Formats: sequence, structure tokens, C-alpha cells
Amino acid sequence: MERRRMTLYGAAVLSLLAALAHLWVMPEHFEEWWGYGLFFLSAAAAQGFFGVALLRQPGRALLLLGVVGNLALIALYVVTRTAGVPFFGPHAGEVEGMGVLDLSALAAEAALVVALAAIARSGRRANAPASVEGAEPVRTGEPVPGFSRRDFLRTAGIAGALGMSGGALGLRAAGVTGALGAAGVAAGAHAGLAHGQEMDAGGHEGMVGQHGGQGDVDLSKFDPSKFLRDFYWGEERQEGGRTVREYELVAEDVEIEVAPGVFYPAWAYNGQVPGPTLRAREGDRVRVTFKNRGAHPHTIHFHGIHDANMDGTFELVGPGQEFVYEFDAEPFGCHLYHCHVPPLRKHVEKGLYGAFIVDPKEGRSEADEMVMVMNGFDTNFDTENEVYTVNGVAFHYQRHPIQIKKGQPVRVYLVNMTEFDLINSMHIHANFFDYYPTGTKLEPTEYTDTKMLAQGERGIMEFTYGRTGNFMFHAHVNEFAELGWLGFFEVEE
Ligand SMILES: [Cu+2]
Repeated sequence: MERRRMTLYGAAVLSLLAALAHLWVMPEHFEEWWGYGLFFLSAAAAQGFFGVALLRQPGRALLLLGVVGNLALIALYVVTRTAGVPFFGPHAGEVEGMGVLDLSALAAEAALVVALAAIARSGRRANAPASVEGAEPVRTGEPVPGFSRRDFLRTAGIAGALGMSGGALGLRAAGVTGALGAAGVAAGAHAGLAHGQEMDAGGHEGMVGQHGGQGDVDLSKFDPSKFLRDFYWGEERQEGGRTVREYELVAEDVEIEVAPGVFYPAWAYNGQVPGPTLRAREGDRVRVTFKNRGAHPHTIHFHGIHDANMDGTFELVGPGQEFVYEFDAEPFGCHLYHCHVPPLRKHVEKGLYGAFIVDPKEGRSEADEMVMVMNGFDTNFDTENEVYTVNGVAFHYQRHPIQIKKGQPVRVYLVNMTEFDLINSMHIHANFFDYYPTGTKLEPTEYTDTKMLAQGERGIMEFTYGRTGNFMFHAHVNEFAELGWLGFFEVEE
């Protein structure tokens, strides 16, 4: 009976481990759809209660329930990883990715089924008339026909140990980017924002040389100052008398720092949000090799004129897969690219976007060129942005003002990729700019100091500062400015 009890304890632990795994991933599933969240909550609750019930009243009905329930969960797992999510919710039909945590939960459930079967079997033997309790010693070396309880126990023990170590690994990974981490991130976000506001209030002092005295993000990972003027022209080659540009974009799941100490579990092109600024000349052949190293299917949808099968809307690129997009760069202008896998909001919100600039054949006039991608981050997963930025890090250009020269024309490629909020805007201080909507015409349509952009809208700004000093620029949606979308031009002689 001692072995039976040990198997019981083992089974209870396995059930609790599986429950913990389901509980762990529950918040992010709630974020996707309340139905998914509820499913994970129910599974966790059932497995939790089952583990406890097993130790109190391990009757045959309960054992059977455990076997059937866990087999059903295993079957559902296999279906969602092969055929896709069945019928329900926004992910219906979408194939889910696999991770350490869910595989260890799966291992725990499989081991649990084996253990429950073993308990049921030992129970039946113990209750058989010929078998008296305690009179059924399993002597070492005794030949046992078939699969003995000891074998079951050993199997369950090994699988359990695997499940536990896998679970621990998974928990560590999840601790960084996952659900419970979200609480920490949310708390961090508030700290970060208080911090931001403090800096905002101190902005005028900042102008006399105290920028960035209050901590910074890890700029070795991603530096918006470098990103600002970093244009990815691709590998240039000549094919049949025309210019071909070859680019490589890799989608991956990566944690990014969007304000000092505020981390966000992003899906990103080439490990950064925004993704690299792709650039070509009108008429160039653009060839983009896209590799998906993330856990979900993704694509790249380029704004421009191209074939239907190069549009990044139909051919999903699954985890581990590749796809090559090829098209002519047209029309010239300030465009964008982003993932187009449903639910679209989710894939964009997570960070899969960047600017795509096509120069006119004759080029544009000489200028100090830079790209500014306006965006936001929902750091506590409440479908609202807590942090707003230009180029991915809140208040970066307040801590590190953009150096420009007096009298030097500046050209800003401005792209709005903010999710959740319908509009964003750009305002520069003590100056006015020429504005070219979408950059598709060579004549400006407006001379202004504030421009409002809807989601996905973009344009080109041109201006020159005739005075030296520090000049602020920010969203004129003032709430966004206070939550990170604010910076300075430092104009020097
Ligand atoms: Cu995607």
C-alpha cells in the first residue's frame, strides 16, 4: 500500500503542476478573449481541485474522471497545435505556437494519466478476494508478469521529474515575459511614468543641461538615437540591368525596455520596435527574405503597389518558416510595413511594424534626414497604452536631444503606428514645417507647426531652425506627451 500512496502523492503533484501551468498563462489568454481566459481558469481550477481530491478520496470514479479529463486536455492541445484552435474566439483556425511551459504541462498530464491508471489497477488488485491488504509484497527480483506497479511508479516518477524541471524552466521564462510578470511590468510602468512626469516637469531645467540624469534604458540593446538616422538600404546588386535590393527581416519574441525599468514582451522584426527602416529608390526591385523565429504565425504587409501574393495577407508564415517578398518599389513616398495576421490589432500592438521609405527617382533635396515612428505600449494588457514614444523609448529624445545644425534643412519621415488610440500628432516648437502627406508628391500641401495623423497615416516634414538652442517637439495629444512622447532638438551653430 505504501507504493500506492506514493503514486497517489505523485499524481496529486502532477495535477497541481498542470494546474499551475494553466494558471500561469491564464492572464495573457484573458487578454486575447474572455472565453480563452475562462477556459484556462476552469482547467486550472479543475486540476487543482482534482489534485486535492485525489489525496482525500481516491475512488474509482474520481480516477476515471482524471484519466478522461486529462486525455481530453491532451487531445485539445494536439488539435490546437496541428489543425488550429477549434470554432471559438478571435484565434479560431489559428495554429498555436509551442513553448517550454505548455510542453511541460503536457508531460505532466501524460504522466498523470499513466499514474492514475496505475492507481486504479492497484486498487482493483487490493480489493480482489485473493489479495489481502499487506499480503502483497513486491519482492525484489520476483518475476512480475507484464507491467508492474513498480514500473508504473518509476515511469510516473521520471515523467514527473521531467515535468517539474521543465515547469521550473518554463516558470523562469514566464517570469521574465509572462503573465505574472505583467503585474510587475504594470507596477513598473507606473513607477516609470511618475518618473517621466517628473522629468517632464523638470523639462525647463533639462534645457540647461540636465537631460537624462534619472536613469536610462539599456541603450546597448536598442538606441533610438542610432535608429533615428539608420536607413536599411539592403544588399544592392544588378540583375538584368536593374537594381535589386535584398533585405532580411526576422520576426522574434523579445523583451524590450520601453522606458527605464519598464519592460514589454514584444514581437519584433530584427529584435527591435520599431523594426528597421527599409529604404529603396522608386523602380528598384525589392526582395525581402522573411524568417519567422517567433512562436506565432506572422507575415510582412508592405504598403505600396504589388501583386496579390506579395501582400502579406494570405500566406501565413508559421514558426520556423520563411517567405520571400518581391516587388518593385512604387510609388515613392513615406510608407510602412507591418504584420497582417489576425487578430491584426494584436500583431501590430506587439511591435511588428516599421517605416518603408521609397525615394523618388530624381531624389529629394539635401537634408539631415531622420525617421520618427510614433507608437504606444500596453504594458499592463488592458487594451490601452500606458507608454507613448517616438521610436520606441519614452522620453528618449528628452534625455538625448537630437543634435541638428542651425540653417541645415531637416527632413523627418513621420509614421503613426499607435494602436488603440485613433490619432496621434506631431508638434514642433518655435518653428513651422512644410508637410507632404504620404510623401507621394513633391510639393508640400501645408505649412504648419502641428500635424494630426490617424492610425497608419504618415508624411514628410521639412524645416530649418534659424536659431540655436533647445526646442521641444511632442505629440499635441497632451496626454501622450506626458506619457513619453516628447523630446528636444538641440540646435547648434
Ligand atoms: Cu504577426
